Amino acid sequence: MYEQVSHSLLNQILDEIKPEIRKRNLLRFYTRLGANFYAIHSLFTHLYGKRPDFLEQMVKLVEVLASRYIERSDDLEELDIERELNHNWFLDQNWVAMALYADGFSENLNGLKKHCSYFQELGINMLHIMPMMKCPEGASDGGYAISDFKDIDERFGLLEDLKELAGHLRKRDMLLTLDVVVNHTSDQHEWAQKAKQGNKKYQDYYYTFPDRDIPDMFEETMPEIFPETSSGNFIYDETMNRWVMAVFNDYQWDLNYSNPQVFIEMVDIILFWANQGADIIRLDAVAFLWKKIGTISQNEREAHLILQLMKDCCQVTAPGVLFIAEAIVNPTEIIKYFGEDAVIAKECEIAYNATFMALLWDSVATKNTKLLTQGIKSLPNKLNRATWLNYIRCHDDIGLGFDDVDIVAAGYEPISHRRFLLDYFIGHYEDSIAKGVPFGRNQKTGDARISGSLASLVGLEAAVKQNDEKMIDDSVQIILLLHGMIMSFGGIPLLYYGDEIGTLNDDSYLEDENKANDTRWIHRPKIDWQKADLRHQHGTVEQRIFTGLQKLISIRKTIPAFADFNNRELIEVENEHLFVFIRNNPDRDKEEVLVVANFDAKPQHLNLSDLGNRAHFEYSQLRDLVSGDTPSIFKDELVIPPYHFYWLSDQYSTAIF
Ligand code: OTU
Repeated sequence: MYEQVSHSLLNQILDEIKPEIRKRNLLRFYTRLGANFYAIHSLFTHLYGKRPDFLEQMVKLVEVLASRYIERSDDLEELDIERELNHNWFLDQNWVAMALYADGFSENLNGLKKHCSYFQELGINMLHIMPMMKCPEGASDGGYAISDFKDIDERFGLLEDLKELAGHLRKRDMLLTLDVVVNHTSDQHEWAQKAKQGNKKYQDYYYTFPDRDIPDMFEETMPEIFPETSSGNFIYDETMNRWVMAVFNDYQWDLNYSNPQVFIEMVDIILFWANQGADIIRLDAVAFLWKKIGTISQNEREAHLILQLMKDCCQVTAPGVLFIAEAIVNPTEIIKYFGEDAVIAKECEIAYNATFMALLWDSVATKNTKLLTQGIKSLPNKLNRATWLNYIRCHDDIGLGFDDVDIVAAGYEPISHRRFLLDYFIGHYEDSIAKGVPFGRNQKTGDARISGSLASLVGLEAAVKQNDEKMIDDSVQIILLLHGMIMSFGGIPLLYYGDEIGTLNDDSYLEDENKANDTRWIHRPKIDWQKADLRHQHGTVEQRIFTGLQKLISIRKTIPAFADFNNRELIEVENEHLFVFIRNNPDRDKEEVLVVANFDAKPQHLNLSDLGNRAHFEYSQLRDLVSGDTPSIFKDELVIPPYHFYWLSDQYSTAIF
């Protein structure tokens, strides 16, 4: 929008930016800058307007945006223009992602490149490669303690290798997602090192204090993220003789976004990785970006304004690059990371659906869908031009992030239900076959989260150990059921590497002194390629899971109703073991898919009258799009086998076998 104050400031800035930028023909850059400048100016003023160096900081910001635009390659610029035209490109049902460690999946980036056919065989076309930026040897939080934001750690290869991989993936219509750890740096980062040496400019990049007065005030309301290994939220640095805020590990110092220089540095880093070829940037720990005494210092309004400002800025230079919000917070807060509206105040196009993930695990433990249905009913609709990242497992722990209100509405008492779930997944519950381990146990609050691989959590590890065929079958079926849900719910399904071949827990981390105190490493495997080769051997667990997922992925891609346009209707049904929703094709309203999932160990019936008039199916014509079978319906009752799900429709052609 054109607004005089903003526009005259923009003119002033354009007169002040470096001559080597001013003389370039940056038509598209200036068009986008003009379009976004009112929002950029408003947000920058709101956050930093009181500073005497406001204009100087604004000029610096525009110079960063312009320099990164000039640096951006022609093919990436073409992609930007394509995606501006087809702006909903990422809402399509075509996308299926996998998260992986480059040195867990293979040796390094070049090794990963050699395995691209594996992803294509499975049907994966979006890779999230865990952080590879330079980080200290040993304690690096799995790459999330960055010591150099603009270089690859040599154990993964060279920056050139990454650019080559990005080009390799782009040729195969595969997307690359990279992490930018926006909330903190390693205490070995150059900025932290300079702060330690007493450099005031860089001390102001962090939250540092001469004594415990202010830290103690913060501590009154801030939770502990890693209570077992880094209690509290502050660490005393002997060299600097000051206290530093470190919400995560003691060696991860939180950045101070009330300082515009930090903001500008991080925008520059995001655009640097966009220019290396990242299609999507995963912004880590975005909930923590703004700190406020008297609060938990998560989900603050200013954190959202910072993200909106990041989005408005990066859109000027690299409009084709999307943001993923990594905010593992309560449901009503997660939705806000899409932004307040899809036009003016957008933030991240994609957000982890941590609520859905936790709710699915509740149904695995309870074998019913009371809380799952209640939790999804309470999940607000997302914005247009935004989508969920639906996942079952990732490199992190499972936090039971659903709301107590929903737990009560589902008929449970919150504290005892959470206790049951924890006991169930760490195998302390008598009839549990789960092999999880606790993570982040907080002795003060009794809280804990859960680590463990998908296969070990659903019972496959116990089943294989006991050589119990029925338990093995059930575990395989549950793995496919869970993936059937994330592939049809609406959003991008995110698989976790190794789950496609039933990878079990890996205890080897206990021998590594830098990992032994972080149980998340139990589900961060080194892929066993001999095991992976069993995916081609009929009848093996690896083959049943891999081909089952392969089929789900290929069929998902043929179903327009699975694209994500807020085109899902949850159906509350009598039978508490069933999770039921309808997906409709926004372009062809008759084209609907009825998704019915049975989380119980016994067959369950869906009374089709529960669907009421919300479904326009010709029940006699219903076919399961996965198997091609006609489900058994007896007197208006649809039968669903144990741990089974259907994608039912009377419109689509038969499934791919
Ligand atoms: C994120 O973590 C990353 O995914 C973790 O791997 C890092 O350890 C952490 O940040 C610090 O960079 O919700 O928004 O429960 O799963 O802190 C931050 C522990 C996150 C992590 C959780 C998560």
